[in-house]
This record gives sequence, C-alpha cells and structure tokens, in this order.
Amino acid sequence: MSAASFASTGGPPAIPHLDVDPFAIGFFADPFPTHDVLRDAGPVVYLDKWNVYGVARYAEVHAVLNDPMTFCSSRGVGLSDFKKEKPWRPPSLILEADPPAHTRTRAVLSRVLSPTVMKQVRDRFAAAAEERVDLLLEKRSFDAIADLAEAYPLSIFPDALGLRPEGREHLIPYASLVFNAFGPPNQLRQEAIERSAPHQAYIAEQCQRENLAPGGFGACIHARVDEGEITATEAPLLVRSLLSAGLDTTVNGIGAAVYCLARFPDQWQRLRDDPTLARNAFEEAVRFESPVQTFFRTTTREVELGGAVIGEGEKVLMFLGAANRDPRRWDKPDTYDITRRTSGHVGFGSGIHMCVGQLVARLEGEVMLSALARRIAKIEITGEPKRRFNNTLRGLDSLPVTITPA
Ligand code: OVV
Repeated sequence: MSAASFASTGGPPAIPHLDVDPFAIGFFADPFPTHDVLRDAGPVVYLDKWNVYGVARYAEVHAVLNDPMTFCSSRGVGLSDFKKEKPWRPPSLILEADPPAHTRTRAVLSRVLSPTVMKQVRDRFAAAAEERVDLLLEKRSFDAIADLAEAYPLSIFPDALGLRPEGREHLIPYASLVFNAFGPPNQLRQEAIERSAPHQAYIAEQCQRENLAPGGFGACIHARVDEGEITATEAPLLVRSLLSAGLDTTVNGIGAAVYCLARFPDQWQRLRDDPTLARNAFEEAVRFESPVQTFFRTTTREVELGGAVIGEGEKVLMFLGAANRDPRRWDKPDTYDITRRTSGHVGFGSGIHMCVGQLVARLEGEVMLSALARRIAKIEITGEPKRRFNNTLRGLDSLPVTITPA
C-alpha cells in the first residue's frame, strides 16, 4: 500500500470496533439485524469481545476464502490459535491444513466423494427418501427436524460410510461438539467439551479399518493406503472428517430447506409445479439459511484487506451467512427464491477448502425435496419452531408440521 493513497487523511482508515458477540444466544436467535450492522460498519471490523477481526461483506469473505496462504487454516478455523493453544482434538488433516499438506488429503476425499461415486449411491439415497416420505404420509403430523431432517440422513449416511449399527446415537452429539468447539470458550463450547469423552471414544473406534464395511466411504479411504497415497495413520483421521462434517451439516441443510418451503408457500407451489427445481431449491436454502454460519482463518503475514491493515497472527472471523445475504452482491437477499442464480454463494465455502462433501449434501437435498414435492400437496407449520443453538451451525431443534397428501 502506497503512503500516497492516504495522503489526505495521513493514514489508513480506522477499523471500526464493535462490541457485538456473534456467539451469544441472543445473536443466534436473530442474527440478521446484527449482520446488517457488521456489513455496514465497514469492509473489516474488529470484535472487542473476542479480539478478532471480522468480515461480513461478500467481497471480503470471498477474498479471504480465496487467499488460503495469507489466511491460513493450519492454525485452526475456530477462535483458538493452534500456535498458541493445544487443540481440543488432533487437528483435521484436511480442514485444519494448508498446502502442500492439504493437497494430498483433499484429493483423497475428493475422489471418495466424486461424481462417479454419487452415481453409485444415487438410487439408494432416492429410494430412502421415498420411504421416508411414505412414513411421513402415514403420520400426517410430525416434527420436521427429528422425523425428517435428522431421520433421513441417519437412514443413509452411516450406512454409506460403512458404520456398524451399534453406537450411532453418538454421531449427532459428536458433530454438534465439533461445531461448538470452533467457537469461543463460552458455555456452549465448554460444556460440549466436558461431555465429549464417550463421543470421542466412539468416533476413534469407528475410524479403524476393521470397523468399516467393504464398499463404504470409510473403506474407500482406507483403500488409498494400499495405493500409497496416504499412510495407515492418516486414514482413520480422514474417516473422522466425514464423521465430523458429513451428518449434522446435511441435517441442518435439509432442515433449512423444509423450513423455507413451509414458510414460503409460493415457492413450495413452484417446486410442486416443477420438481426438477429441487436441486436449486436446496442450494437456495443453503444460501438463505447458511447452516454453517462462520469459520475463522489466521493471518500468516501483515495483509491489506478492504483498505484495512491486519497484522500477522490475527484471527479473522468470516460471516458466511452475512455474505450470503449481502445486498452489495445479491438482489433481494432476504427473499427465498428457488429459481435464483445461486452460484457464488459461500454456504459451502469457496476456493481450495470448499466443502469436499458438497455432492453428497446436494444429492441428499435434491432427492428429498423432489420426493416431498411429488407426493405432498401442502406443508403447514402447526407449532412454534424451536431453535437449536450452536457456535457454528444454524438450525432448528423442532419444527411441528402437518402435511396433506398430493
Ligand atoms: C468442514 C469440517 C467441519 C468439521 C470437521 C471437519 C471438517 C474435519 O475435517 O474434521
């Protein structure tokens, strides 16, 4: 940055300090007014509560995501800086890694969750969605979170991974712990970690090669050891990544989509008229609700961002949900529109770390919304939706609905 650019003011623009706590229950209950404040305060803000920088506008969130060597992941993508604090679990070999280490592990998971593999599981995932809708049509009134958003992924994903039937009740609590642990040392994080031992023990055991059924995603990861792409020590940790990030995310993604379609009957009608819109309706729900709300990066050098200068070793909090509704980037950002051109949304991230499981997520979302659209005439919310609070994930705990058959 040249000194001349600031000749009239004598220095770079001051970074606004805000006393917002983006990990407080009150913020989670309704983040949208505060997202506006964060975006409007400037391209980069400083959050005094946690001593971190924040970016909430699309342009800066996108810029940070796409400069992974300056805004690194290897020092953790939560508030904790792994260079200063011991991580609560051994770091992920993909999420919490930078190139060149990241490149090889990413390639492995990318191939395990490839378009070819999606072709192989598609019919099974679609049949399970139809079966779930059969069951819901028998009930008529049910909880769209427990009985749909959780029940559907639980009916396919653990089997697709090759997990044994015993102990699966640990999966959602473990994922919830992982996503709470990205946050600051608040009650959500501390209580989750205090209660984590049984969930961690279950996960560690299921990551072992002998506990993963042949043909599943887990066995496919271990098979890469035989090809010399990864070591026998790395394989279980890569399975752990799927167990950490593969279930609660799709639960909240499908939950978001059903919540959108239940609240916006005109969009539900458009989906019923043309069920081929299912995949975009799911994608738009990921933009609109942003089930993964935030991730951090850590600066590896002094860097200029949006006219502000950030020193080395600073945490930068990216508000993915705010970027996905930034009026500087999106027309009618607060409208759920199933025909919107959603490409460019950062609900799955962007750049080298962009969700490696995105094809699995989209497949689940598409086949479930397609089944709902073809077989259900009406979805009515019949009780107060209850929110589930997590330091990273946005979603509901309960959504009472009544459906009418087509
Ligand atoms: C994207 C994500 C979330 C949580 C955990 C992981 C990845 C992991 O790699 O363990």
